[in-house]
Amino acid sequence: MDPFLIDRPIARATVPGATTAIVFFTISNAGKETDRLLRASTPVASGVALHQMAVEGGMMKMRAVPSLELRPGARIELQPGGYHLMLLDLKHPLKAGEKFPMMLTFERGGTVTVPVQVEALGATPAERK
Ligand SMILES: [Cu+2]
Repeated sequence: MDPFLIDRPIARATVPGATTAIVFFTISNAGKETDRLLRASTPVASGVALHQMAVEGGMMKMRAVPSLELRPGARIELQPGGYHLMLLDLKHPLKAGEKFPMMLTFERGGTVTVPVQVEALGATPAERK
């Protein structure tokens, strides 16, 4: 059984001309070993970066993080104000209602592919039931 549960992966729709997009999901490690999300890729963008929003000097800033540690039993929400995956150099705009595949590569668990649902501009994971 796959020890990773990737719940409700969504991307926000993009405006024409946008070159980046944001992906959110919740990830749980049901395995007995710590693992790490190392990288991600998707056919709709040239690159995918793991980013974290954090307040620095009173301003919300986005910074790249090398990997996401998942301890046994951990449940991490990628959500506004925290972690997200950033699609870089989009090949076409993302339209609400579309889906695209995303490959997530883990240090121990290998690569899993999840379908990402494109939601409206500004959507948050909590809005999806
Ligand atoms: Cu970002």
